[in-house]
Amino acid sequence: MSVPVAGRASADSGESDWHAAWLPPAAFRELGSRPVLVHGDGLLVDTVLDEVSRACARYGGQLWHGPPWQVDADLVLALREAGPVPNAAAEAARLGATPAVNGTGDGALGDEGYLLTRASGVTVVLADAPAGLLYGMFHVVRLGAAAFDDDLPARRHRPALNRRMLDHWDNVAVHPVSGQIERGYAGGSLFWRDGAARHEPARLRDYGRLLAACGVNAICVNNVNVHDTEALLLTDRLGDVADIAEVLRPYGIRVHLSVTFAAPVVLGGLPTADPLDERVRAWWAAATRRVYQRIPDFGGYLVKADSEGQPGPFAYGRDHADGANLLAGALAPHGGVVRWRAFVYDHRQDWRDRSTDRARAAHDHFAPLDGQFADNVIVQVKFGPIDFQPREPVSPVLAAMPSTRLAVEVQATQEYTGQQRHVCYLAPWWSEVLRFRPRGAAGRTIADVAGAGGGLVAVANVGDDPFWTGHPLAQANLYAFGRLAWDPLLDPGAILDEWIDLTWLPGTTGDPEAVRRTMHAIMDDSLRTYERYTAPLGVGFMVRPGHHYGPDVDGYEYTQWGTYHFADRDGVGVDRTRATGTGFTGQYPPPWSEVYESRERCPDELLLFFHHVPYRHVLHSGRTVIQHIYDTHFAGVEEVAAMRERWRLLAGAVDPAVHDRVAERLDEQFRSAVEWRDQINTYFFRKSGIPDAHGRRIH
Ligand code: GCV
Repeated sequence: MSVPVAGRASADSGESDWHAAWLPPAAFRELGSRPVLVHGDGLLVDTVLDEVSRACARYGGQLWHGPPWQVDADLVLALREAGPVPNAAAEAARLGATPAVNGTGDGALGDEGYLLTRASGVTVVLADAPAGLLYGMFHVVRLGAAAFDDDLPARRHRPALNRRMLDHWDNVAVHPVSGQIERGYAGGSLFWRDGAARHEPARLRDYGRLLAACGVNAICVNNVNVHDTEALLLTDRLGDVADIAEVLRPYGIRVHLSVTFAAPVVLGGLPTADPLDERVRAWWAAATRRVYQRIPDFGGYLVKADSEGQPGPFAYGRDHADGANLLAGALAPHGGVVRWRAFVYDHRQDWRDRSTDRARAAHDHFAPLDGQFADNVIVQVKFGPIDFQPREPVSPVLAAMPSTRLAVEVQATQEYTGQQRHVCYLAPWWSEVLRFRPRGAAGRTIADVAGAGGGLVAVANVGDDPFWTGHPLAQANLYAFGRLAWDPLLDPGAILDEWIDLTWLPGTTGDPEAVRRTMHAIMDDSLRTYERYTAPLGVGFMVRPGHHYGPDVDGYEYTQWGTYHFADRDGVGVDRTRATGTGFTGQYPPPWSEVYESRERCPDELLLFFHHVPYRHVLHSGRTVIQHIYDTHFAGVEEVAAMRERWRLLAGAVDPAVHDRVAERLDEQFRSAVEWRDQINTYFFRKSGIPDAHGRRIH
């Protein structure tokens, strides 16, 4: 069967070089084919008007904005404060006089919330602020025809997390080692190219639109490793940042900047960057004032300090609270925040020294500082204690700083999860982390911690690739990140359905149900498939040093980076117990301090993260560790083979360009999975001398 090619981004011109991702024009069919009334004013309301008018022009609907009206609308999108709307049902909802509204809690909608209801045949979106109207409109688009069902439940929608941010690790100048984007797998940067700003507002606007449609409201435009050219974004090149902010503002996205802690020295010519030095304070205050003069809604600074070679307060005998509070002081008068990363560890470790444990580092550095950070400091914590591995325990820092605003950082860019050559739907993993309760069943979830503090952050996975994320299916991670940041309780499978519905639309997709089934079959468990053929039982790494793609079991074993597995002929794993190991388990509150300490109680999937065990140790699953390694690695490869076959059957049902790209990546995933399987199985067979119980071929 043949189908039309999926919609292009700037479909009006039809000339753009990139694909539409979610929200091709057809996603607006239901909304665009009706009489729509928009009431209210403001920059983001203009965005709503623009979206609705383009949809109506395409699909035959009509748009009214502001009185006088002559309209019998199917859809009303209104700011409550804008005054009466010419539709009795909508007006009753606006005044809160209908049970629909009264039944939705205290009625407050906040800066980004909205009420979505259906009354007397009219779908109504009400908001108290323009951003709410924009999010409400995208909700209507997401629902499609269901938004106009008479049984649409009345509900107030507000984000659980106020800060929903993407950190770009983009460099302005191409870095000799990390390139245009550090850990970027989707081509060049959307913002920068070869040392200069790209100034390509059309693509940037499309990006802002995609982000707003899934709920992201903040980005950081440059790498946390701030090199010489990028340092200048704070001063000489501030205009480039202002231009980006200008394009993204209509989509409710606030721009942030990574800055170097050494800025007063490298940019200001001061002899010191000591946070307690008055000249340093004055320099930051003046620099920040200039930023807000150019970008009044600037979000704030992101700082990686005293980490992997970046400068920080340690050079002056100060701590991280001193450093963060310095910048917080400069930002406070303007309402900005400093996001101070807790990813601080000794990257010049000696592998012979068993007392140093990279997993301990963030807690060792930050937990004692709880309560010492200014109100506008957000300590940004990687979700796990090591580094975005496909399996790690949740970072104990997230339970250790009740008096500090904390943000949780995840990685959409697939540095350790197949680099956008492997299918890896990350939402189930993020969801598991967000639902984790570090103090046990009665305590708060990680989502609660993020909600009370600095929100959720992902390292971005986009670039200038025509499919945005290199692997077209990796778009789902970007989409799911925004949705989980808005509502961490959403089901990852349901989010995937949303993404499918908004991306693979009937009309551009043959046999939509087959497409949906295939996507789920390939993606739902794809992260765990990846885990099966890579490092076993939470031990992590085993990737090739430097670029981190493909297997190299001992690649990091004798390096300075602190990521070891300690495999020998008798066993494998890192002893992080209090009894005999590094004591890391003691950084957790009960019950986890006890669960992780105990070899018997520790969950199988984290066993080698916490314990060094013999190969014949029997897991809860009933298998020995060595047999688990063999079985999962054989199974992982078979699962990839099945994915590849499933995708092959979709040929003709989806855009051929997308089909080809995914097929080509699945070929590479299969090759890589075989390589992983063979290297891991052979390595452990040679170390242990224990054969596979099923007699399969191990080299
Ligand atoms: C931006 C890991 C990555 C680095 C990254 C660092 C960080 O170590 O490999 O590329 O640097 O994390 O999060 O700062």
